[in-house]
Amino acid sequence: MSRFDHHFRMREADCIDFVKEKVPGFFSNNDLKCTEIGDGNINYVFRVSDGRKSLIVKHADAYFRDSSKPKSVDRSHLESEMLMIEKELCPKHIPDIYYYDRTMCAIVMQDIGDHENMRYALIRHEIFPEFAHSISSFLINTLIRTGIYGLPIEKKREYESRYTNHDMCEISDRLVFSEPYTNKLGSNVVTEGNEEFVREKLYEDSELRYEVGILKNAFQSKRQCLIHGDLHSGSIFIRKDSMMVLDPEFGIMGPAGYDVGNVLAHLIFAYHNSRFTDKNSAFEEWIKECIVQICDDFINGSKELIEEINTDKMYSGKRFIEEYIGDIMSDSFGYAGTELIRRIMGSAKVRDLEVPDRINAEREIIDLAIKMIKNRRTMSGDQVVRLM
Ligand code: SR1
Ligand code: MG
Repeated sequence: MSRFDHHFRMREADCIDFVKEKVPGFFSNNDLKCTEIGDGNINYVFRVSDGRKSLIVKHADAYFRDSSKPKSVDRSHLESEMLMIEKELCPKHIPDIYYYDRTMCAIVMQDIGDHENMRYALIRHEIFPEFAHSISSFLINTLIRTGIYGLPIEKKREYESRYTNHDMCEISDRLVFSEPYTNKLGSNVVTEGNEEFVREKLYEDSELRYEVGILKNAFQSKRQCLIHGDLHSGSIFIRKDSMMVLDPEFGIMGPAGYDVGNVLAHLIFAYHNSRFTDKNSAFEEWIKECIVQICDDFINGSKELIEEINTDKMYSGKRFIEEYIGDIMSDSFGYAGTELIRRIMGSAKVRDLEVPDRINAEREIIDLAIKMIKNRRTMSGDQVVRLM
């Protein structure tokens, strides 16, 4: 009998006992310290250390940190599986997973405390020359290898039924694809001074609603590949010579462009943070180069990988491959637009926008986002940068 035979919400002291019982042998002494370091909206993240070595425990409770409404803890099981799949596809960019406890919904993993949350580094306008290359490699390997080119169809169908995530999808359906354009539940949080602007630009534009409707339908129906589902700069941890991706708890079989688009959107937020604070031109140039390079690398790298791994003659024609990748890119620009808008309109805001002239920063981004959504079918990374 163990007190960890039943799920309960762990506190720091519980987590020490949990680690001693479940990961024996990791630490060489018994004098462990534990601190809860999570700053997200959903789960609890503990760092356990003996002063020399450390590990991380990510623990899911039935209640989100910021909510009184219970949610399924299935998100934790799915996240642990997502991490293991991504680790196989992209070993350099995923931390080591030491142990998963299904009862306690606790993922025990490598402490990557020598990396920094990328959002904070971007807000300091730090440049990471390797980032575009690393994130493109992550996107290509996770998205192309879990779609029609990478998985035998039986396996892909198995993923389609396994990697659905009702609670988490409901959050994205509502926060990303509905509320920002309807305010049906009255949950939008609009910056004072921008009420009229968002009414005209977001609530009353029927062409925009039509285009976002298409993107929403694709998010709900397109079981293209295994996506991370929440690939913003706070899910990326970075050092000059290394990049790690965490938190795939919104992972589902969905449209590849959702992940690419999220990456682009949060680079655009960082760019605007600089423009509306210290106008760091070297940083802004680097962000623009990143956007172009990620688009180019993703397109070229995906085509190369497809040439290498494809076994289905029906999917091998140059025209088919061009259309497959072109469709992902068009989705990417569209989902970048919906991500930009939802982070401005919803309660899940980004720190990048905590700038003195927030009203105009938001207006510029909303205008850009609308152009990206409406013109996504003919857009390129270069054009996005020109619009910026
Ligand atoms: C209630 S969760 C709000 C947002 O935080 C997560 O990071 C996801 O982006 C989600 O939409
Ligand atoms: Mg997260």
